[in-house]
Amino acid sequence: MARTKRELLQNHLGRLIEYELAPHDRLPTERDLAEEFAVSRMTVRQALERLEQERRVYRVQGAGTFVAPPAITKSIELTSFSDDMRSRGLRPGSRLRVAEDIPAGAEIGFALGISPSAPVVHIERVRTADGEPMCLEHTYLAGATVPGLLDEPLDGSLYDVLRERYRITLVRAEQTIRATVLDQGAADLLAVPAFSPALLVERTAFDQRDRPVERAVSTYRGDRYSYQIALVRPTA
Ligand code: 16G
Repeated sequence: MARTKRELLQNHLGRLIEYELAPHDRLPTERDLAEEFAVSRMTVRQALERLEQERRVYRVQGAGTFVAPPAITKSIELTSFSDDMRSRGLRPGSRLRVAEDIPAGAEIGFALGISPSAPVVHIERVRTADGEPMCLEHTYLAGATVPGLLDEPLDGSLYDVLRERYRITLVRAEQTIRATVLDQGAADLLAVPAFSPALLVERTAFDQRDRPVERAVSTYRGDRYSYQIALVRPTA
């Protein structure tokens, strides 16, 4: 089937971005592209606008159009502790302290959209990086969603277990981050002095069907952990 000039142009630009140019390289000018593909400047502009909306290129007034870096940086992805540590070049680990069935209670029940009397699996772990304690984590999952979870090995990545055993992928989360200080018990577990500063992160994570699957309360050592968040300004 014959391709229109516009399609040829679009394919060409796609290949350029994907295979031939590196992030922040400049694309050919509108005028050069219009000549090469024998299309109007307007057609070229529309093709570039579409690529800009897809965040595959960005434009700088007076300078041209450039290849955008990979759109989503690690830090705005919904990642697990294991992912976070590996991306920093550290070996993730866990010391399992508690794994039990308990009633949800009002707060966890509300977060997970279940009755306060419904069972949840509560997992408490000290999370380590290269063997050093980094974070104290309490995780709650609705028992009905993860039957048999307590029989699974819980010393690795919980998100891996959710995906592999239950086919649950967490696709989005709501999170609150605030400052706190560590009481004596938490400080001992994290191997820092009592009343050391820490970051308290509360997360409710939702699966593919937008069910709230996990409520987690993670307390990170303030001296070793920084929470990096990349912000992307929406396109107009
Ligand atoms: C992160 C999550 C926590 C999740 C854990 C799973 C935050 C604030 N919390 O620590 O909700 O349970 O990762 O990690 O990001 P894992 O798969 O390594 O067990």
